[in-house]
Amino acid sequence: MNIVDAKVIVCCPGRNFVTLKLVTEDGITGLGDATLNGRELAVASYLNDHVVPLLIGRDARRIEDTWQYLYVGAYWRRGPVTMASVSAVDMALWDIKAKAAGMPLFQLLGGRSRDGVLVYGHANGQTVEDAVRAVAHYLDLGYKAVRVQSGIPGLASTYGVGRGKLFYEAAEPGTAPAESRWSTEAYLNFLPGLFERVRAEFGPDVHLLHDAHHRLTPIEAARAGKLLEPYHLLWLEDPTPAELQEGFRIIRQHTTTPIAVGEVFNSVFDCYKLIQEQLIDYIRTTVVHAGGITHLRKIASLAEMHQVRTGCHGATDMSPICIAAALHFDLAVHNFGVQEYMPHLDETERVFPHAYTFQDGYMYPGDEPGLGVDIDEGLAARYPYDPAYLPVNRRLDGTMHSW
Ligand code: KDG
Ligand code: MG
Repeated sequence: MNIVDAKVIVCCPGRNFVTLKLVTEDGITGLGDATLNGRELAVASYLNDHVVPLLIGRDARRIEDTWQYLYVGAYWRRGPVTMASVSAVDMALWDIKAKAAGMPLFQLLGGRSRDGVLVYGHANGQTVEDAVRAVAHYLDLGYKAVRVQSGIPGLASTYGVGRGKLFYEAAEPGTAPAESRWSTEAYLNFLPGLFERVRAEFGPDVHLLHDAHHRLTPIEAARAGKLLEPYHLLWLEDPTPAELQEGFRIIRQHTTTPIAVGEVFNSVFDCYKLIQEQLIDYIRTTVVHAGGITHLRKIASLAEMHQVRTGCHGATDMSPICIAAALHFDLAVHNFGVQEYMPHLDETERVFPHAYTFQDGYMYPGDEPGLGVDIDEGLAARYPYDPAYLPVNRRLDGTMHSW
């Protein structure tokens, strides 16, 4: 079952996506998401210039060998551009294998471990009361888990608050990133009051989450975790930048608030210490950025042995192909925790028709063979690439800070 065609499709139906489409000699097609927000063309070039030529003529059934060929074989291992490329090939090959077997992918991964995939959405508002209204809206839609972000008094813009009621889209079209300003003091003074208000309004049962988006030092993150303990979050996400895995020990020593991290990780080597020392509770590596289904399964297996659950990144910069792949994975792995899900814009949905569905707080990948997602190439061609950047962030005195 040799690969006879491989095509990289870059399109912008509301936001930019990079897609890899493989075709086998038997006419089976496989799709992979290769989107890297704000750096899309770097991945498209890596694929076009260095991966596509190696794929033609390869046996599409040899998924593990192809993964190792692209990872070990490149000599220059890891990094988001390389790994998004490897991930796209891997996703497309699993799509092909499952289609050839006539099964939805989750069946090849061991079958269902649960009935549906618990998902969380993003409630956000400029003020606490706006955020409370947004949480109420999510609960009306049936969500059982909601991430809550709010504007902070004194700061003009804040991560997680922006366009759209049901989603947060951070990348802004343009040829340079927007700049925002940050004050850790204002944030830490404000945060407990937000969750006090939300818990008072909605009671103890709804799962609440919050993303600190890499902005705190370990000791500041420990303080945030302690302040939030009375409101028993499902998780506090990315409390501190995770290049320094040891930093998480300080957080752990001070708080029982569960910690999630990993949306920017590319491999098990970014998180094995966090997992083995049980410094985190949820690992957020996702299919498109951490080596596809093949590598994510290895991360999940390590995590399972250490009572760490999965919580895959699922913001709108994961295309419906990645969301579909994540849902198959979530349904099958034993130590699944929760899946992030933000609905895509209608234009995106039309370009990527898919079998997955949402109902009453849970998602279902559907029973179509493969991933259950397609790309309408004619329609995609009507949405050419449009440069967009994630913002950058500075402290009030102008010093660059993590965004
Ligand atoms: O591309 C970056 C976004 O996906 C990220 O900022 C969203 O932190 C995020 C989240 O938790 O969804
Ligand atoms: Mg995040």
